[in-house]
Amino acid sequence: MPAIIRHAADHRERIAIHDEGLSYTYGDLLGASHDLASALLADQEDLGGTCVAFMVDPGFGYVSVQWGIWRAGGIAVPLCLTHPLPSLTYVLEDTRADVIVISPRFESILGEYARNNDLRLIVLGQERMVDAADLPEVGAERDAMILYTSGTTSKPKGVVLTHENLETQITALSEAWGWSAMDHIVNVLPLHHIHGIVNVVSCSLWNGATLTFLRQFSADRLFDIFLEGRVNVFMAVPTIYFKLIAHWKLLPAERQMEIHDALSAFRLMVCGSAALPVSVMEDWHRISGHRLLERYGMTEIGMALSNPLAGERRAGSVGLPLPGVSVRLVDESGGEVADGEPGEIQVKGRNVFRCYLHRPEATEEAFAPGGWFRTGDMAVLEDGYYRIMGRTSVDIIKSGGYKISALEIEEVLREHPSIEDCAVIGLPDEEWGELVAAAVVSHADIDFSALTAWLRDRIPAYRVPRRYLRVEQLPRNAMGKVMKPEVRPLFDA
Ligand code: MLC
Ligand code: AMP
Repeated sequence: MPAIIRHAADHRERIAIHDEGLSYTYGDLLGASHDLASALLADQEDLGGTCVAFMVDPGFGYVSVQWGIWRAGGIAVPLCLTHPLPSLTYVLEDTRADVIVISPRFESILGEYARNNDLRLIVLGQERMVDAADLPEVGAERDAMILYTSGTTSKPKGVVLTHENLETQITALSEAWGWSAMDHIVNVLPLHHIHGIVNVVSCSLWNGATLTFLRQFSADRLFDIFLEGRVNVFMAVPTIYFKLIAHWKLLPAERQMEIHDALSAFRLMVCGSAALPVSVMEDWHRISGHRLLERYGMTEIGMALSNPLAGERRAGSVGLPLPGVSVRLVDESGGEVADGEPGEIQVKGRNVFRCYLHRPEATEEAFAPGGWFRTGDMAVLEDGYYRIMGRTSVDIIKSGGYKISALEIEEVLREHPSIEDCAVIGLPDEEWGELVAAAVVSHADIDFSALTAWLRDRIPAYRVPRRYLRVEQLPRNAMGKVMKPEVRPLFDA
């Protein structure tokens, strides 16, 4: 049995989850995940590493399904709740999942697809009750979860994580950030990415803590939850802190003070998934009395570097390696750089993913000799703390904490009948970190709002360009390759 589920049996009576006004104990979670595992197994003894995709609202149902898949010996594939159908079917086809579990409201999106493709569809609350099955032994070496990440290829890749990977990531954070059963965290993050799944949901449940779900991010509702005085840990991406600060500034002085007092009582506030601007760190300090703990991670490795819980939390820095994680900085020839010199971050440890699904070449390319994972992020080591300098690829954009491939958006844009050529880049932006921007070559007039609507049917909303520019031609080098650093200034004109 996966260790997180074994641990739950140690605190059956404790409240695990608050969701939509209801409270659930660890015992409830064990019961619901057992039922779901039994339904998934039907007459099988073990799902034997079958992929089970699920599109379930954040909350008790989500965790029951995730644990149920694990308990039945399956691989959990969480789907993004806001993706358009082509992005969902890409994941379903790539993982070859033949079972999908959904919240009822997603039947209108996936029901027909499941029927047409002979996939088994389990709608939560409507599943056929089966006799409780004997659940299989699931060792830590088995695959647990596949998360999709955009990268330097035009199509997202499935990152295969084993139970051992997840357990290593969770135990490192539990130790470094002092998690305990007395903690209470609120989740506002999407649950198809590592930040929400591991750092928030799994760490809290591993430790017997309490987890409140807010289904959709809203600054006002989040402040209401903070003011209830029960939550004492919070984690989010920089854009969310930016939005909370902007909202707080508009509030009456009395409510501002109440929020300040409530936040001052927190044990811990963490920020990551994208660079935390120093201005956001300072504003949040004034509002909450907390110095945000910034850390650095990635889907393939979980968290690698973190500012300390006790000790200096340095602005603009991501701290030191977490327990059990080896980190080195290397130059282009693969040699380690001297302190103070920039190099690519490479990571090794039991936290590092097993492979990219069905992509042996991409997996091989991702590792340097000696089994070091190449992150593609550049950093420098200064006085014992790592500082992120940027990325080796211009084709990766981080917006609102989401990793976005410029190549993927370009490929879709090129399918539009009026677009002859295009280049997608990230423009620096205080709120979003980077804004997706597209320079397009077209000999016809383009209606950019119609283009946005056209794109929204094909790619997730957060990948749709926020700025467009029509150009005569794109700057290209002698080899014909677009010179992206020269595209950016075109938007300033
Ligand atoms: C949404 N909008 C954007 C945008 N995303 N505008 C510009 N750039 C973007 N990236 C617009 C929408 O179109 C909409 O406008 C308006 O903002 C509100 O949209 P929304 O979807 O309701 O946004 P909101 O709920 O406010 O979402 C913002 C957010 C969300 C910050 C809560 O982006 C989010 O949850 N980000 C977290 C992603 C995450 O978990 N990353 C971790 C990856 S793991 P309109 O005009 O259409 O109304 C990882 C490893 C690690 O990175 O280290 O953790
Ligand atoms: P993802 O692939 O979505 O998991 O995103 C991982 C990427 O997010 C990393 O490769 C970094 O580029 C970026 N990232 C995560 N945390 C930080 C941070 N604290 N500062 C800067 N970049 C970060």
